[in-house]
Amino acid sequence: MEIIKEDKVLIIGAGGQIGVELLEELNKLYGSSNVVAADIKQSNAFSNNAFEVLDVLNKDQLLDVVKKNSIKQIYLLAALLSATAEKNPLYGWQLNMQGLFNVLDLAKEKQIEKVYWPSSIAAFGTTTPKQNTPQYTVMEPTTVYGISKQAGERWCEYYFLKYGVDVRSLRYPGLISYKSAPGGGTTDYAVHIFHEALKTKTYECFLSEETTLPMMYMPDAIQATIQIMHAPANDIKIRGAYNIAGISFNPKQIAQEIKKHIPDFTITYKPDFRQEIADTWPQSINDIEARQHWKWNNKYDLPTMVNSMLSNLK
Ligand code: AKB
Repeated sequence: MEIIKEDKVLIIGAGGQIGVELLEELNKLYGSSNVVAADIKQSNAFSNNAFEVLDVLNKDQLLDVVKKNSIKQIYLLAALLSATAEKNPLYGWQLNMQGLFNVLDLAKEKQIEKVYWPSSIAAFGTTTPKQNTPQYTVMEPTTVYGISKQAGERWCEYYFLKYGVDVRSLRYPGLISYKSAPGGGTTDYAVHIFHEALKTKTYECFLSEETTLPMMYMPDAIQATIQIMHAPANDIKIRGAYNIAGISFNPKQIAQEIKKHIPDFTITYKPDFRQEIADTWPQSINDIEARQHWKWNNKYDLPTMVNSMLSNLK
């Protein structure tokens, strides 16, 4: 891994589901004095790190934060996810796209050297092959979030090709974590189910029992993020976003796995508007390019993820 210890790193959206855990890992790699946390909301959660209140849509404020802290790399995690963006489509588009432009422009202007921006399986759509979805395929997303991810991928590649911007990206599946809550996604049920199983031994799922989606345990997602950001630039042959795969399961299967630990756990199903979103996404992902180009490998399967989630949440 290519780690420059003196590089100063900024995480925008540090209070979110990914940010909280990524910060911990970056602290280990760079030292907490080199990692700056930023979020739109004031927070006392980052006692070991410098913290900035930052609206990524405010380009002047963003540049001030970058200059003040001598930032070299930005992880841009601030976004509206699939379910929330459907409720506020124009703001979802604005935040997801303009936030990306503001950061990419800083790299184009040589204020920073490297950018991480997450894409998602939401960039695929109903016309995409659902099984073992390849890296290169038909992509016609039907959600605002998905459209912003697909467009963002194209812009990342454009900034790389035209301006030499070192931007790297992953198409995250649904992410499952115990340290931080998900915020406004279609895959959030796969986190809520654990909390409810432990608290009430019952869960009403907003997706139907057979809705299979690609998912990943957060430690694997953080590992992939760190790995792609520290791979030699020549190994990053895709400057849109890489497919990465973890575990594929449906609500019935995760419930059965939880029942092995909590035998009287029960699940009921009441699909809502998120079902329609889930139905447009792939069920499993082929990530051969990530595995070949920068040696990505996931560790967790369904039983080990469920076991780890339950023991950590207890
Ligand atoms: C969502 O459900 O919106 C996200 C995602 C798959 O990108 N978790």
